[in-house]
Amino acid sequence: MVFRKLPGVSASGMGLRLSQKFVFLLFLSGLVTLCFGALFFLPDSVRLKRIFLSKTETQPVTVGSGSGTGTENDAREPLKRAGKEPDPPRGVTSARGETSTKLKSLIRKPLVPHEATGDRPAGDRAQEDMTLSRSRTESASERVTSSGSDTFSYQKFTRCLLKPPLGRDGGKPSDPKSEERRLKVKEMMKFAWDNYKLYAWGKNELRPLTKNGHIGNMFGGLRGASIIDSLDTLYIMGLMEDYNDAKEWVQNSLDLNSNGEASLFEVNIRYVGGLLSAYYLTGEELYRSKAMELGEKLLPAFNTPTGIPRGVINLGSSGTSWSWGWASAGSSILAEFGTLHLEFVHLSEVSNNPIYTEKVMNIRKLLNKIEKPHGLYPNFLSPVSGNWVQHHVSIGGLGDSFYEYLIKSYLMSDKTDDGAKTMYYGALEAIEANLVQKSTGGLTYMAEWRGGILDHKMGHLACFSGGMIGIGADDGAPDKRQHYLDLAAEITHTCHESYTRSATKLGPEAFRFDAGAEATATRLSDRYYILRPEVIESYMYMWRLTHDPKYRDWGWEAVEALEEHCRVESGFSGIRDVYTVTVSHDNMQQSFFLSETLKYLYLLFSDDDLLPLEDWVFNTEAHPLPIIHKSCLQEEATQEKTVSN
Ligand code: DMJ
Repeated sequence: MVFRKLPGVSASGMGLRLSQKFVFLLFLSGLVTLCFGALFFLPDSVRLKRIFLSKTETQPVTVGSGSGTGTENDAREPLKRAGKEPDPPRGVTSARGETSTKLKSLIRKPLVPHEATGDRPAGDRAQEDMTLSRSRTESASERVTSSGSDTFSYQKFTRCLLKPPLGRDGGKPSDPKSEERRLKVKEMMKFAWDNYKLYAWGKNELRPLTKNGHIGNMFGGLRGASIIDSLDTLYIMGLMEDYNDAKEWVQNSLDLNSNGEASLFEVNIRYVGGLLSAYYLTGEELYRSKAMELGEKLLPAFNTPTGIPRGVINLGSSGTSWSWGWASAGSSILAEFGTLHLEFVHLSEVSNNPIYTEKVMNIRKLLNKIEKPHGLYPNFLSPVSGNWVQHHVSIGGLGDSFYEYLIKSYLMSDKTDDGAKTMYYGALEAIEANLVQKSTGGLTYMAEWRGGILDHKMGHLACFSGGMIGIGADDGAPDKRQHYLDLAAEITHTCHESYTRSATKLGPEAFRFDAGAEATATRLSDRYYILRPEVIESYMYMWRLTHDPKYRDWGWEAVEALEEHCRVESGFSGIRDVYTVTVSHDNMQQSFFLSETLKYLYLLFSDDDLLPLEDWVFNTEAHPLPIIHKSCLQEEATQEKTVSN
């Protein structure tokens, strides 16, 4: 007996008076409440917490289609309505995501890449990858499910991939010449990375001549753009020590609590895209939670009367947004608000929160509805009225990646997103009818369109369109497929010409087809090259689609030119004039050089089974995002349900 009768105290029951019992019970219940409450503050890993706090599943709630009637102050309202707090208490554990032993026996081997240790050549790793990957994947995905703040299952995702992301042999090509070239590209990446690390670590970009870092004003105070942009490139190249340094930086130093003014577009394609692709490739929960945290900060940009986001957003708690000062009449830019779809759909996937998809579907709905001059999409749209502001159409800057994201949305949906498909082929038809031209010298190019008047100029940025038209060729109308593939090849050829016609064998920022010019820049201000990827990007896609060796040779010409004219003592730099070999460097190693230019070159010399196109699409910053094999995922979910019943 715990309680003894105290001498001289008249008692009842366990020897206590009624009032004493009451006080005692009060104390006891207080203690229990306190202990239970304290569970919430324990780290997620503590077992007691997992036992007592299994999460009840949050049903995805459909929220308003973002017609944007809310003010900036209620920016976070939709999250609340969706049953989520703006800053959800961390570590509410899901028991649901954990795999039962019964189910484990049904599981197909996850197709996930390599152990994050040591820097080994991709070829040597391959065998190891296939064996190591399993234990690694399981531990990564267990981390995901045991932190369990929602229901995304990394294991299910990997089981639904058709092929291993890194291929049988890390993408090692069968012919020695391509392997040699691939190793050269890997060396370039190592060189660019090492110098960034040495002189600009934690800053956004390296200034290779002055040997310091550049922060710039595009990322709203966020840092480490080159690190986030490099995660997947380092990983696929097997530069694992460097990848681990990058990961550690994300873990310890990536601070998302910035209060600066950022480009919604740039933060989305580089940071959200980079984090998502690092998550999908590695299964590291860290990247997923950072991507979700950042994604949430971008939502207030959509609080406009139409739901079309403005270009600039304050990443702090005010969440205010506004249009670029240079954009006519407070308009939003097609290539900016039209380049969110891939990342936002994946944010919904990994967070199990439909709000991101709803935001981008609303953009699509508006664009679909609005009248289009000659079927074309002008570059400026008012986020207030939802009307076009100017009739300037371009497949290059200001318009480019909007078209790219239409076809890639269709491909990423496992070819189920018919809305994206219809818009893409409709847009392409209008582009062909109004913008595609043949020069007197027989080169096919994309002109720009200003209210019906053609400007016979093609930007370097527009050179991505060779690859885009190529990857979309197969899903066009049957009688157009060969035509699209031919068009893709012709555009890529023209872009290659813009390189071969310069002294440095690198292409200018814009080239013209008038006043006697044929794929050359005529203005001094168009002569620069800032390490851009678009031409090489098209080589990579055209290689995958045709296996015509000329694309690898063209890629190699670019490698040689980069080495000769852009490599400096401490990194790679853009140049001011591609038409002179006495180059003047611009002192900037752009983060997209690491993310895109070098990645596309590496893929060009790799086997097609490295990031196979059956499973992956690349966002506009070349971050691979997986195709959502919905029917497989649904099948997996049904199977899981059957087993657990
Ligand atoms: C990259 O940031 C992206 O490719 C974007 O879509 C366009 N510009 C640069 C590279 O040139």
